[in-house]
Amino acid sequence: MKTILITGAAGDVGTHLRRELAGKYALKVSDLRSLKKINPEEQFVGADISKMSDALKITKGVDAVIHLGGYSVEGPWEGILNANIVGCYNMFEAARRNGVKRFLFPTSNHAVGFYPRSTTIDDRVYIKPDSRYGVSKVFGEALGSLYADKYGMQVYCMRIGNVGTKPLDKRRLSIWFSPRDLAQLVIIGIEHPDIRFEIVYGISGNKRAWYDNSNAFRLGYKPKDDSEAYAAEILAREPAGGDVITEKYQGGAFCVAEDIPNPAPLPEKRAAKTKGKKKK
Ligand code: 15L
Repeated sequence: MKTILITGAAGDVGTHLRRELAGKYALKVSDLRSLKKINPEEQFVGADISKMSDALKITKGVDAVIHLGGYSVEGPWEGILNANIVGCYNMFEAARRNGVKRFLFPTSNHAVGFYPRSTTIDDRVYIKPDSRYGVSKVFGEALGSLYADKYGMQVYCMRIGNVGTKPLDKRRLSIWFSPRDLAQLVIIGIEHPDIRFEIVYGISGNKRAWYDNSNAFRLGYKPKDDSEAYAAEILAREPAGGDVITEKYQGGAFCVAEDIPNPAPLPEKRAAKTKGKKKK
């Protein structure tokens, strides 16, 4: 059985993924926060990936890395810099030094969020990040490309939409990603024999998708879910109108917001330290 490292394992996406992959792989799960075990076979290793020594510790002896860890919304540069720039570099570099061949990088729809909703985009479009967070995801994609070309790492970038059991609103009808479709796309990333450097969109088979996901389909992805089943209910409760920019672009509120509430706040001790630093 392959051993797979999941960073950011305490987060929403990590929790769905651990449940979906349980029994299929030996899961080494890591986070800055503590987490509840989903099954007894999971091995938890706490780590702060902004430290290279921690990144080296967790990437030892694994067959593949799924690097979910990081700052997951638009926010202050310091948090994004530590987690998504320094942390992401440490993870790629530590994986290389430990001889890990395969790296799954969950990037984001916000790497291309400034494409208008009227445009369908594929995996080869020029990047158009909608936020500092989006820029940090583009940085991870660029690192992936470098590590694939220079060091022969097999890198699989999933531009994730929004993972959840249901789409949350009108925008998410286009980018919804059900947990079972997430698991299917991840398993392709772990198992497909011909991954070199790939970009795929992490969404279900949504009728309202803004993406031409043919690269994922070429690799065998056959999504089982479609947000359309929820469309009538969501559209009926969503008020018409709204901010012009937010409504025009795929990234929605990320195109205008400076600080979106962080769904995965830092543990108290670490947050206090960061606050202290800022004041100086
Ligand atoms: C993301 O990239 C975020 O990680 C997630 O929290 C959601 O905000 C999602 O995008 C989205 O666009 O809905």
